[in-house]
Amino acid sequence: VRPTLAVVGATGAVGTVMLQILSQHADIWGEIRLVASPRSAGRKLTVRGEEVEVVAVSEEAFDGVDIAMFDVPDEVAARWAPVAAAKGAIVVDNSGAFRMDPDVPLVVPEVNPHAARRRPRSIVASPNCATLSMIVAIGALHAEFGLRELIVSSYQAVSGAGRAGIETLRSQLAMVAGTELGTSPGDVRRSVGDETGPFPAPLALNVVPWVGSLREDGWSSEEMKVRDESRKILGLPGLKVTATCVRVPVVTTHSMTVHARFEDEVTVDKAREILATAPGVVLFDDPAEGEFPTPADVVGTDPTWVGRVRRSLDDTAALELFVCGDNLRKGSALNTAQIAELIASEFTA
Ligand code: 11C
Repeated sequence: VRPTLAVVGATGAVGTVMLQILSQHADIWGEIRLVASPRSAGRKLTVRGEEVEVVAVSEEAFDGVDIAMFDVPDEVAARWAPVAAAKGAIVVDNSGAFRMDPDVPLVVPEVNPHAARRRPRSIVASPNCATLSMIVAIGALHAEFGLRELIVSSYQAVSGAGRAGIETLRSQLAMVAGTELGTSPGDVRRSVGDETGPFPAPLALNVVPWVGSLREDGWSSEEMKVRDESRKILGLPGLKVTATCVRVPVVTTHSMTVHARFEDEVTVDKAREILATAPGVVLFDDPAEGEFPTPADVVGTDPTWVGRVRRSLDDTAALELFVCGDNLRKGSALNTAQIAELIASEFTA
């Protein structure tokens, strides 16, 4: 019997990509039920080539559902995921609400698929898109070399902040296009005025060293997520991780520079061999030919793209990498879909 799937948050930025993915992947599902806030109920969306009417989230919306994917803000997931689980569904949650719960596995199918089997709350979490932009490549290197430390800087796209993030960047770009803004202190900020949307500063002609909300001692929530989630996924609770998360004027696809230090000496040749053969990773690294990943080339694709592979000049046990991953695909919808497909295979096995 084919499992029934609910997609909660079907109308959002991630939900939209999810419906595309469900239409592209092998069709393993029975009914696909689209669920969203009451405000979106009644809308018709296309999935698997068919129009499906969106239903409002409610207890009844989970009747008969085997697997429920949640692509909604933390507070909505915190409210409704336990309801879906109590109704018998296995929840795959893409929010931050449950990721660090010890009774909720945090799963990246290429790295720790086994973790999805132990789910005492019937909830499985999918990581944050910044963590996901590097963890598939790092997981492959860790399996061979044994990871000791990560120092990363992110270059995060505005769609990480949902539709409002995309709309904010587009309207700001329209304001600055064809002007000479960006040449004197504060001129972009004055031109953009209050139109900074979900960001603390203008994104057009700018980079903003802030993603998420304030945590202790000046760290951002996003930086703590990269640290805590990497440790949990890799099963390395003492891993040293330092992240600096930065928002850049890119619509979709997060990038990261990574300094990864391992147990012993590493070679670039071996690292390249691992990355070239790791599932879900594309090695694109020939600077002499101008070949390295950029978000504008990577957007819309599934893999984690890796370039600029170098051994650290001052540490023979460390590598420097540049990685790009589509934050709405592998960073969100794709990883959630892969987890759901992994669990669905238990139904059909
Ligand atoms: C961003 N990574 O780029 C965030 C959005 O924990 O799933 C996703 C937040 C999360 O703004």
